Amino acid sequence: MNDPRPMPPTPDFDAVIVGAGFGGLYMLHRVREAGFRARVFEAGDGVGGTWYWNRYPGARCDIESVDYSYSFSPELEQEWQWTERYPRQPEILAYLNHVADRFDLRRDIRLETRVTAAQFDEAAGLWRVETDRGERCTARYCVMATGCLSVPKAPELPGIERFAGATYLTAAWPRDGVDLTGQRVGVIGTGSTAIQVIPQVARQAAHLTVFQRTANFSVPARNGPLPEGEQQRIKAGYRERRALSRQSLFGIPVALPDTPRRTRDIPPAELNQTLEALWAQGGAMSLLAATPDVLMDPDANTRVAEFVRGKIRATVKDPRLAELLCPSTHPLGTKRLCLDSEYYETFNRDNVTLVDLRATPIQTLTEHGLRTTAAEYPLDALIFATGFDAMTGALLAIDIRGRGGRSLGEAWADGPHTYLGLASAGFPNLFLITGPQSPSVFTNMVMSIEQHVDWIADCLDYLRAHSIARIEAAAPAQADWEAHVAAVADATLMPQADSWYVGANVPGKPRVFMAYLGGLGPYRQRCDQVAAQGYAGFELSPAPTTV
Ligand code: NA7
Repeated sequence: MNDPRPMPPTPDFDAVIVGAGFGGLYMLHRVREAGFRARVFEAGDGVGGTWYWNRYPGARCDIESVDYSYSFSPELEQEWQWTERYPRQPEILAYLNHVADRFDLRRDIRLETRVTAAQFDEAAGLWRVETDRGERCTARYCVMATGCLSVPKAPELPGIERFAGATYLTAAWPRDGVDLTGQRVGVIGTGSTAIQVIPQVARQAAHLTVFQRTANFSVPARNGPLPEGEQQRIKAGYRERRALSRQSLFGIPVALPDTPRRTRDIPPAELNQTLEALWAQGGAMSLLAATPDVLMDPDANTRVAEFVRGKIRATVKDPRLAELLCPSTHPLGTKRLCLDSEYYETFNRDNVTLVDLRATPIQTLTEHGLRTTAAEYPLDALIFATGFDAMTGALLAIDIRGRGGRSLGEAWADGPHTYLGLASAGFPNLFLITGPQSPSVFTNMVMSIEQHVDWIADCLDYLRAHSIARIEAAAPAQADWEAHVAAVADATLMPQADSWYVGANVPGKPRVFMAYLGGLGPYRQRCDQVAAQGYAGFELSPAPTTV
């Protein structure tokens, strides 16, 4: 501990929390339970975060509902009934609204209020927060629950202003839905979002044209109703299931293998049998978890990728189309492995066309459609499923200023710099929920969110109990952590793809692998160890003792 400072003045709140999605809601609950005064600011006019904004047709989580849910309250776990194996957006949103009511969270949430700036006042030792409503308040701690995929990437297409048809961004879908019946619709993008939207739109539109720049790997969800008996069985064993998930690689109930077998050592027939079983069972993360070296060993990756390509070829009747849909630009899993319901089958429909933008790039949007180097496609409506400024976008959209008035944008000019993805040197008393360089998007987000919220809430308790006014990531510990994150990523195939994990989808964004790939279980142990050692790697500044 060092640098005693004058007793800080009393702020308006102990904690300001930005965002009312899974992270912000649970953070509010935890700090309030601990007796802190907190205020949540949320830009939307309802709670839900990602699940408030992403209302596009087919929007669904790619983690099973019984796992993509809070584990902190056994009563909540037991009382909530999921209807499907993979939950649809309206069901998750209803769940989060239920949570907000059940834990009486709404009274401390300001909706339709976007935080625009947060500045650390060094003399007072508190954060000064401003909103787009002109509100100003102070808080000892600022917690960013702003989400990893919450800032949509602007569609950067020439001629967009000339297009006379309707345009829709999947991440800002009209609340009342859109009737595309009888229309000629285009979808730009073939990432996770587009792969969910395309089969739905194909069923409605007169004609659907899919504009594909990069083919992606997708695994069938095998979604369906969650039978009551199965749900009861899972609920009866929830504690064990959650314990397993907490220690797992991806935050799902799959145990880490004791002695993982290298995929290359598995006889082809046996590997094929395993992959067939996983394919029949459905689920993207279980496919990755079952072959742990698939993201490390090019040979293992090729074997699994070739299996998936075989499935695409077997599903899509037109061999030319099948080849276009077979990913060839990146190893399997190095762009997010998608989960689908009849994605590849959709290309067997007569009213669906696939346009290969690599062979025939977009030239411009015109008044009545989209022109590539090969043809003009007439369109009544165009859907952008073009992705997000991931991991750092929402944090950098706020004018966050730490010690010396230095902005987060300046500090992160060459990529994010964090200690454990929880805090950043130069920004005292600022916490990031599932910040860059934590496992976050590489796991079941709810498990990762709970782990971070619990860690932060315990930390605030500790600071209060030990009369510590300030906590800040120490630069050397941060540098060590970043080196570790990079070393783990470099030992995998992940940095090879031009993915949003490395910021490649946003022009000008520094290319840095932004998630920690060491697995949620090992990461949790590391965070717990840091806390047990009195927050090793953080600088703690005590409040002066009063006489
Ligand atoms: P993604 O995975 O970033 O996908 C965006 C898609 O849009 C992808 O296929 C892009 O092609 C394509 N894209 C983006 N800009 C363009 C332009 N200008 N022209 C043509 N195609 C373009 O975002 P999603 O929303 O699908 O998924 C994000 C995550 O949300 C997902 O992984 C889940 O975790 C939830 P590209 O690959 O860049 O060639």
